[in-house]
Amino acid sequence: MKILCLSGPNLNMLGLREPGIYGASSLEDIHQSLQDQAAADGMSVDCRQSNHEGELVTWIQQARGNFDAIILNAGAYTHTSIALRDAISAAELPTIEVHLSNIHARETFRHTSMIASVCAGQIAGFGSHSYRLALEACKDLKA
Ligand code: CA2
Repeated sequence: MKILCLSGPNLNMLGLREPGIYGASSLEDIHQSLQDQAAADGMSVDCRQSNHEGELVTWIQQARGNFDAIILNAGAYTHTSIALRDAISAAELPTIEVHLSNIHARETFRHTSMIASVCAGQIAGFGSHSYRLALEACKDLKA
């Protein structure tokens, strides 16, 4: 099973600022842990990050036929991006929405996800472990 893991804007700053909200792990740490877990489960995961909405849209478009599922932390674009929502819908690949923080326990503007209704499900609030839980969810999608 081939998984595409995408992280959106500012997530390249993980571990450098705001550890109280997002934890101490860097995105590289999270990617390494995910790749180790995937390898142990006979899966592969291609991890990418972009600060650009259009680049994330392009990667989602290109995923069709090349990956079996997408793990997506769209960062702040979660709350604003109809373009990402449309791309996920068109890709027709199971997509797991991931957040490090519990977006529903934070500011009101983070309670709305533009992408939730086109995703297979949402995992939020477990720090870096949210990504690993999403990989677990991908395994179940295959079954
Ligand atoms: O909890 C999450 O994973 C979020 O997707 C993170 C986004 C936020 O806009 C979403 O509402 C929830 C922000 C990521 C910013 O990450 C930073 C990390 C370190 C320093 C500054 C920003």
